[in-house]
Amino acid sequence: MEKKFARTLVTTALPYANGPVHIGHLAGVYVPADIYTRYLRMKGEDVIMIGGSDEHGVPITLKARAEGVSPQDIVDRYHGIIKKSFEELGISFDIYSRTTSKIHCQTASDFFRRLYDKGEFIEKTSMQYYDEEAKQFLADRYIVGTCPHCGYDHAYGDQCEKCGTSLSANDLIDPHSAITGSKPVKKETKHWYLPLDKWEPALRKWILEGHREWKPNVYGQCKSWLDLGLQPRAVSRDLDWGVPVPVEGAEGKVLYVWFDAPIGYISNTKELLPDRWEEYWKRDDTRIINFIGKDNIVFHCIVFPAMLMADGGYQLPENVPANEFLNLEGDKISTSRNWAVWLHEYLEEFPGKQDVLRYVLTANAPETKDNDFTWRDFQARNNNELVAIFGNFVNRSIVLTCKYFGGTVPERGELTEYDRQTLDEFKDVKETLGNNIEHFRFRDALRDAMNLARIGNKYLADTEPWKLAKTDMNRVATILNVALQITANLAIAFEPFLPFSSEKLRKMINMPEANWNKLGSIDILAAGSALEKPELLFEKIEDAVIEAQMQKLECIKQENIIKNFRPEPVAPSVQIDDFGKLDIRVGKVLDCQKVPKADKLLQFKIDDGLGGRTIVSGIAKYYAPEDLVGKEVCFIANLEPRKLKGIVSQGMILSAEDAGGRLVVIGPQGEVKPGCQVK
Ligand code: B3M
Ligand code: ZN
Repeated sequence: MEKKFARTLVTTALPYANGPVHIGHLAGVYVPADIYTRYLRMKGEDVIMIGGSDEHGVPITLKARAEGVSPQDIVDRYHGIIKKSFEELGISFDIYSRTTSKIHCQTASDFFRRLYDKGEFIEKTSMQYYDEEAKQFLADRYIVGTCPHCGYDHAYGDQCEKCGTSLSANDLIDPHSAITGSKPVKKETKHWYLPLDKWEPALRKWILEGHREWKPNVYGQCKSWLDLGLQPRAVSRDLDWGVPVPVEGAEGKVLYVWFDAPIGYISNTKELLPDRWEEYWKRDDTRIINFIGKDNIVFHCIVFPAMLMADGGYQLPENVPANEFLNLEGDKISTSRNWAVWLHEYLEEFPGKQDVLRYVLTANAPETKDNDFTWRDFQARNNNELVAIFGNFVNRSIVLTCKYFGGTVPERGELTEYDRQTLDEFKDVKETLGNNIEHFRFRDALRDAMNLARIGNKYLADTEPWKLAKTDMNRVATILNVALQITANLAIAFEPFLPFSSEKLRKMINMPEANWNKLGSIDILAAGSALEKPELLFEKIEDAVIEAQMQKLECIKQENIIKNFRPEPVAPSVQIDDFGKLDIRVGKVLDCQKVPKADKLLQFKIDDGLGGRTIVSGIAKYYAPEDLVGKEVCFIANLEPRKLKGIVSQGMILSAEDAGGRLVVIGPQGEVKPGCQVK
């Protein structure tokens, strides 16, 4: 029997304020959390959704250093962008705050001090990497090196972004400082450690015995960590950005970001409900649900609960429905490689299409395994599902009612057997859809909602009221009444998923609120009630729009290739005589044509000062032939002639291959007579 709760606290992972949020964050955390919260609100439950920016941590200091600004400048910029873009996407936080807030710093500092005074920490000195040039200790993220697991040469000291492995700085091969690039030395420093091993039995009991119902990907990761045996974990760092360690003699030390950030859930609740926050954190009739991505499971299921146990008196999360990762066009989303669809850019480029993104990210959510976002799929789901099924059905129901009944809901007559069969198909939608949401199966829940639209579409297609208009208006009235009741059900069912469309639809059918309890009913719209003029809920997305997005990603790919370009090692040495064997000349391009049926080849007529020659070159992908006429080029004059697509090529035009793989023709820097030798 599932436990009944008086209230629910929904928390969402606090995104690092060192960049905007992207579709991976949305699919992993924020859209599912919003669906869940909106659903509970519709049912009239006491629920609050907490969010905020995670503003400490090394990535922010790295970004600040790279831009020559302060960490506060960075977090102010991105906190603003993140907060605004969440609002515009309809992520309905009850509070979205930040961890540089005064209330948070005080709450986190007090939390640490309480554990310190209770003797819950181990104090240990250790040898840490120190950058003698920058005169500072190097936190894990400040150390980069080669990942011992996958060989990625830009792995950080705490995690390899490429293969996701959790690392410690000592694991890295050839570690060097991310600040100065210098080789770091080891220097003694003191830190405080939370003895996770002490809490292992309690964590084992709480998770492995008490929460077998957790998603397998979450339960499995917790079990692996527990079976490996928990070790004490550092909760302080040598950094000048963060919540200062509130202990005498700890100057220059701050709380480890993963100690401070989860306390942000508590401080944000305090900020929202100064007098009632403890109801949501310290009552056993409160259900706490943490929405996170899979890379945060250990911090939310092991580290933070151990902190709460050490402090005592807190309610632990009832569930942590972590999602897996969303990839983009087959590649991992990455802030550092700008390989992402950024929410704020999407909102600018697709005005009014918030719900399309919410729909696609829910339909494709990585709930049990990593999944992939592609722009083609985004277009297909919009055009073939939202437009063609949901939008089309709703529009026909209202347009036909306007046409035959002046836009007023018609009286419903006797239902036929077919009508009853149709109503039967969605009589359990409230239980099915609600059950899927309550078990964090949002893809299935969305399918339940969309199935309503499919039922409606099929009902109209089978009953064809437009054909009966001349002969049986009573039947038409009944059919359209049923269709409009299904339309009203859609406005309710889609409210958690597509709040903007649901609101727009409710206005069209004059339904003031989406009352969850009415879901499945066919008496939502009273006969005689007026409808508003229909507007399309969704519009087709054309190929050109998608191609523009693909082109944008292609440019990002090229930028990354160029940014990460490393020249090939120099070829083995040769003697000067070897070079002398090549007779390289300057020539002028008299004519240039594409070679028929050879998309890579261009045929050149070159003035070589010796009567002219033909050369075929494989650079058609990079040049329009006419752009090369009149240009001076360098070519190898004494290369054995060879036939290419039937054309005898007398030499080779020299090109450089740039970082992005593009071939760029080589020519003299100044005017040189055709036939002159390259020395
Ligand atoms: N900022 C990591 C992340 O953005 C971290 C989450 C904190 S939740 C308390 O993935
Ligand atoms: Zn790796």
